[in-house]
Amino acid sequence: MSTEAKTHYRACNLCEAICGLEIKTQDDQILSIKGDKNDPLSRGYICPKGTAMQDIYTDPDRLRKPVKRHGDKWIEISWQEAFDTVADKVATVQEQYGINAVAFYAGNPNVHNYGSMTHAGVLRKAVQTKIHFSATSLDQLPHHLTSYSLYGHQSLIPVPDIDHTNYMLIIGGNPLASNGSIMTAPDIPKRLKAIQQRGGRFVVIDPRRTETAAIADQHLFIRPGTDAWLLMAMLHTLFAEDLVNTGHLTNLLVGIDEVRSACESFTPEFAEQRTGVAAEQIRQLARDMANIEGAVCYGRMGVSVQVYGTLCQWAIQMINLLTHSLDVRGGMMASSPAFGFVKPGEPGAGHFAAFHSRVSGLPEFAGELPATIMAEEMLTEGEGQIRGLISVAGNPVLSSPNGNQMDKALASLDFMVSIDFYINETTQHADIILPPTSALEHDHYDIAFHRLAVHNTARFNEAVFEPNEGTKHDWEIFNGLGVAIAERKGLEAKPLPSPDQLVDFGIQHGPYSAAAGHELALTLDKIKQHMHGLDIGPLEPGLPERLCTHDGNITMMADYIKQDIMRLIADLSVLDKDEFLLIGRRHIRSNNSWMHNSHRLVKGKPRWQLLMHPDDLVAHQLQDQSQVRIQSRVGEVETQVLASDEVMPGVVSLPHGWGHKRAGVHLNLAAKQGGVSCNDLTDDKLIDRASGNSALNGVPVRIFAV
Ligand SMILES: Nc1nc2c(c(=O)[nH]1)N[C@H]1C(S)=C(S)[C@@H](COP(=O)(O)OP(=O)(O)OC[C@H]3O[C@@H](n4cnc5c(=O)[nH]c(N)nc54)[C@H](O)[C@@H]3O)O[C@H]1N2
Ligand SMILES: Nc1nc2c(c(=O)[nH]1)N[C@H]1C(S)=C(S)[C@@H](COP(=O)(O)OP(=O)(O)OC[C@H]3O[C@@H](n4cnc5c(=O)[nH]c(N)nc54)[C@H](O)[C@@H]3O)O[C@H]1N2
Ligand code: SF4
Ligand SMILES: [Mo]
Repeated sequence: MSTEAKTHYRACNLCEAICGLEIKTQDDQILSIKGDKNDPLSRGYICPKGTAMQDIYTDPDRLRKPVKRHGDKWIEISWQEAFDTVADKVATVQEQYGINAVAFYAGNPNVHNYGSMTHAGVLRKAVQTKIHFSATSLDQLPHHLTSYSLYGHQSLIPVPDIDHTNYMLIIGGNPLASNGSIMTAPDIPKRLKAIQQRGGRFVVIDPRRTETAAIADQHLFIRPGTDAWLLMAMLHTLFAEDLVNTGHLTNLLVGIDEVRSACESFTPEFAEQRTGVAAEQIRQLARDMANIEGAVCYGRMGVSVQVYGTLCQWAIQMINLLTHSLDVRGGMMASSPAFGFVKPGEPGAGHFAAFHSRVSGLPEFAGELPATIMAEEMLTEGEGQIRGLISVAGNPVLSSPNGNQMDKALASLDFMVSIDFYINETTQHADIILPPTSALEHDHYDIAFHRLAVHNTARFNEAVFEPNEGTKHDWEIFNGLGVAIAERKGLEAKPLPSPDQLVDFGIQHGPYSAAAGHELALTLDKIKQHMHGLDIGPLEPGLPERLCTHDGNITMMADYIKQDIMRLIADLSVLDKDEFLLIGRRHIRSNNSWMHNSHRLVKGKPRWQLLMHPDDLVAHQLQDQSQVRIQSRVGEVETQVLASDEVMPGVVSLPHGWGHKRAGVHLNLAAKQGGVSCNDLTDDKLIDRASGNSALNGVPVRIFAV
């Protein structure tokens, strides 16, 4: 007998927009998923992936029990056997080769799952290794490093006050497809339109006329990887035309003259040659940033995940700082979340270059080494070689540069365990896979993205379904495995209480608590009473009190920035006339490498093709819709090319996360899709030198007819 239909309210955790959902269920069936109109942040917005949350829940390919590899077969085993085996294997590898012979790789969904954030430490402590990698260095490491050195904390990252800005300069971001990144701003189309409706403008700088560029007031094409010249020329213009205004931050700034002299030689005319953006246009961008009240300059993947990623993010902060656009309404401001509010003394500030990688000597940041070197650390023999891996919610074979090499490296390991619910291109190399419950089966409070939100809210998300008997949440796996490994090694083992208790503790010590004397006197229980989320109010200035630097000032020029400016000055690289620059592409119906098993998302015309400008097709005697071979320093792939004047001449675009047709992958629907992995072309040696972040955009490739 079936029970009555129920309505649940829960935020989607697939991307950074954290949209509120209204989910109707009956028994264990989902009747509908819609946007929650009463969510104060997302206001009813939902994208197609939100509806597809149900496909993860019902996916027959999703693992529900731990599995152990036996040749090319997988056998279900008990949690106890799984934990004991992993504990013994991890300890054995470490006894044989040293503590650091076991490494961690943490993928993107870790930050979308609060239990992973609160509990990973239990496992990490037991494993004891200092070798950690994550998707951070395939993505936003330049943002963290920049915030760490300017503001003293890697998580004190100002975000655009998009709801009040009158001029938004978007460089290398496509929020209409990505729904915003390092800017939690659900309902991007309305938020951008609202800028225009209040008489403001937004401008997009991108090598592709993206969905966002198409609705912008202005779009400027830029040659991939050259943004640093443009940004330095904007800084040059601010000084040259006496447009600098540092407002209320003036007394905190150290080294403004160094910035002035560093950008002296970067004229807009010089930048025009490198970038393809007209000098006069670059001057105008600087003037608009300076003259329009409430202006903001924002840069994302396109400017972070390229060879000058850190320099670009630094320059963007400088532009905001020097035009009085930092810590002001309509500019860039830090959010004030109920949990994880960054102020002096907040743990996890970060550190940089405390040690370096064994083979290539790249610096750590906050205890992590760049993911680009993970494979070489596995494949290069000698003391300190990685022989075992714990991968959690990641797919580096498809998501990190030189994916083929990563594939080989993982196959060469003595032992690998994955915490993941799919057998994909990466986890197929594991000896044991430990599957957590899926999102709808566990509760959630967003720790990461309220911190980056354009409006302060708090929302607790109850689980929609009871987890199946005998399944475990990520945090329970961390606890169980951590304890098992600690016991095997004879260490003290301490599981942590459930994540809601830890978050409650944080909230009760946060800025809106009774302890802080705030009228809201927030506790997690109080937040729970607001099932659509609690509105705490708009972003507010207050950076001076929140700076975590040792002297309370902002030191504008770090040594690594000076060195990188020298690198930029010395960079006279030119492309061979037969080379193209490869960039990525996101689509609203795709999510990195792991949502291609949802019929709802992959149906319709394919979205994995290479885009090339029609003139380039003609010049290279290629046919629209024909098969082409794309070749880079590290590999080659064959795929279909589509003519598109969306991309500028000399640039080609291929999305990442495709190419599931491989032996060993248990993703029925995904494996039926075409496409190849873009990261079989991206180059593990092409990096942002300053941080070690991968340069996945602007990869030189050649293209041939097949
Ligand atoms: N060429 C190119 N490459 C890129 C990018 C690009 O733009 N271009 N983008 C980069 C960026 S920004 C990122 S963030 C990375 C992402 O790279 P990764 O984080 O390495 O990979 P994902 O594709 O996000 O894979 C996520 C995995 O987590 C699993 N998973 C999902 N939810 C959960 C959960 O709750 N618990 C657990 N335990 N597992 C879960 C999924 O099954 C999947 O296997 O890719 C990067 N790679
Ligand atoms: N639908 C969907 N949403 C997602 C994801 C997804 O895979 N699918 N992934 C999530 C993740 S993990 C992240 S990190 C965010 C990323 O969020 P965004 O950064 O907004 O996403 P992208 O679409 O990669 O936008 C990067 C833009 O930079 C441009 N670009 C490439 N190279 C250059 C360059 O050299 N200079 C300039 N100026 N621009 C350049 C590209 O053409 C592209 O339009 O999206 C998140 N949201
Ligand atoms: S934009 Fe889509 S994927 Fe992102 S949180 Fe909202 S519904 Fe989920
Ligand atoms: Mo990302």
